[in-house]
Amino acid sequence: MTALPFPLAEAPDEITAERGRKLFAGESVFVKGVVAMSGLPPADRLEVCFAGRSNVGKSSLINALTGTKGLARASNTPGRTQEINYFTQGPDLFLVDLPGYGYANAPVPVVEKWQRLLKQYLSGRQTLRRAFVLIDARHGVKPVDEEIMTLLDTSAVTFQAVLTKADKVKAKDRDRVLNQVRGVLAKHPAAYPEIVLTSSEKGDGIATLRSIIATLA
Ligand SMILES: Nc1nc2c(ncn2[C@@H]2O[C@H](COP(=O)(O)OP(=O)(O)OP(=O)(O)O)[C@@H](O)[C@H]2O)c(=O)[nH]1
Ligand SMILES: [Mg+2]
Repeated sequence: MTALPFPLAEAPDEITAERGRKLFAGESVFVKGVVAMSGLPPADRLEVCFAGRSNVGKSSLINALTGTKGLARASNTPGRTQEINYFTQGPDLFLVDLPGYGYANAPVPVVEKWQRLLKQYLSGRQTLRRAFVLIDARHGVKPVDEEIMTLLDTSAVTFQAVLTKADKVKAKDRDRVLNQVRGVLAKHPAAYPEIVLTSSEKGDGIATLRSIIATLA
């Protein structure tokens, strides 16, 4: 029997959990919002970014990871994050909150400008260690997500799928979505072979994700 591809990430062992705790016990500070590649901060440390459709919960996840409620601006209004927002996490790591994609309810030139920037960033940032691609646990992977995954394949940036809003989905629906996500990931060579299930609201998966990031940093 072959193991199920793309299993859920297991809870970390004690040592790894401690690394995650330690990293995120450090201070988190907003650095800047970037609107053009030329505005990126110096590439003097590793970074991980949070990508995903508008409203999927990117900013909320950063707030949950850092334990700082108002750090990244989260909102019910899709399209809230319109810049690439940089945060430090301790001295050696940037957390990068990206503008959501797939949000059509803004003037076309504005959307195109974000999308262009997003694509330039995802394919051209040397210090980007991993992209977390957030997927709503209720909805699964949409065509726009696949576009981003394909871009990451061609840029050779490892990405890891993170299901969000786990608190909003029943186990049966979640398992159906998980299988859909697995089917898609199997087609993407840059996909990291583990999925993280999270709830920024309830805290599920947050310690696991902290440890995953700590092992990269
Ligand atoms: N129930 C629940 N709601 C969540 C969770 N994470 C985010 N939300 C809600 O989803 C909405 C969008 O969250 P954001 O974190 O602003 O989403 P985003 O991906 O940063 O959105 P953009 O910046 O517009 O791309 C907010 O109303 C959050 O409160 C979660 O784990 N559970
Ligand atoms: Mg946001």
